[in-house]
Amino acid sequence: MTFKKASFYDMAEIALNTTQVYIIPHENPDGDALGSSFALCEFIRSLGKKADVVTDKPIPENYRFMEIESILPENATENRDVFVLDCGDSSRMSTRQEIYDRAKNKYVIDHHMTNKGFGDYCLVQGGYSSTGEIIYNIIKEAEKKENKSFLNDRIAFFIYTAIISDTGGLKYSSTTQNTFLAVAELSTHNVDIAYVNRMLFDSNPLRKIKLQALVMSTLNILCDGKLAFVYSTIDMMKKAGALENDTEGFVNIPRSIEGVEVAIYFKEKKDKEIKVSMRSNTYADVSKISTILNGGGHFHASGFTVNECLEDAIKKVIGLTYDIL
Ligand SMILES: [Mn+2]
Repeated sequence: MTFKKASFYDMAEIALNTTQVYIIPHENPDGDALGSSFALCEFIRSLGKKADVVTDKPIPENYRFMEIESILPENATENRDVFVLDCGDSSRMSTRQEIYDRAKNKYVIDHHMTNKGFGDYCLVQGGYSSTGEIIYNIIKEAEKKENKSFLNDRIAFFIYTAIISDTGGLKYSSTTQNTFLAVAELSTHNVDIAYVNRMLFDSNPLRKIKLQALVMSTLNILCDGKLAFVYSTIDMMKKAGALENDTEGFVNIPRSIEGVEVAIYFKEKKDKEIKVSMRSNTYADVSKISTILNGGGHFHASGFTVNECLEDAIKKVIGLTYDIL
């Protein structure tokens, strides 16, 4: 694989010069993937160029408050340059692979430290809180270069949502001084901060709370209280009437238990398709497990899929987790 490492300045120049792009956030996009993609889309559109965000599926219900419109892969039929955002691994493009393959120019922007790099030009900054914060810095570079301001209320709203989403409300250790400086500038725009936080963290459909009750009843504590896990089955999802995205954040339930270092949430998606989310609180590097099991992520947060039945997946991951505790 050959790709060139790009700086913030390079990416600013690329974004300023491109004429038509498709922007690809990772599959099952979260707030950062969507927020950063729409910020870049809005920025490129504001230059009078063509830009569209292409998602694998319609935008999940819990992110529709962002009032965004993406297109699906079957409607992205033109030959355009491609930006891949917040996507630690090229396989996470899923149904957008073909759009990527036929693009003449491919640009990758990401903050997952497990990202080995792909595309033609690649900007991976593991020290950044979110891809949203990286987009902020790219736009700042563009502003310096062109000596004019590009940030507007709408772009600020998207970047703010991306950063707040990936930092759990500026709570996680990935939040740096630069994150606060970025947020400080974003807050000078007309962004309803309380609204974004409420929509991201304090607004749940009833079916999600019903599912959460079922998931909490599966709680297991191991390893002297340092390891806690929960799971959901296909049956539980059906019983609660839950949708795919309703499980977001469930891994934080075991994580919040006093004394727990590593928390795991196992989600049975299909028979022999178990999606695993891992979090650590302080010293344990959960990206080590995702690297072994072909996933991606960060020191304190990682994810991957295990193609075994739920019970075997749990045994396998727990076995490996003892080594990082
Ligand atoms: Mn992210």
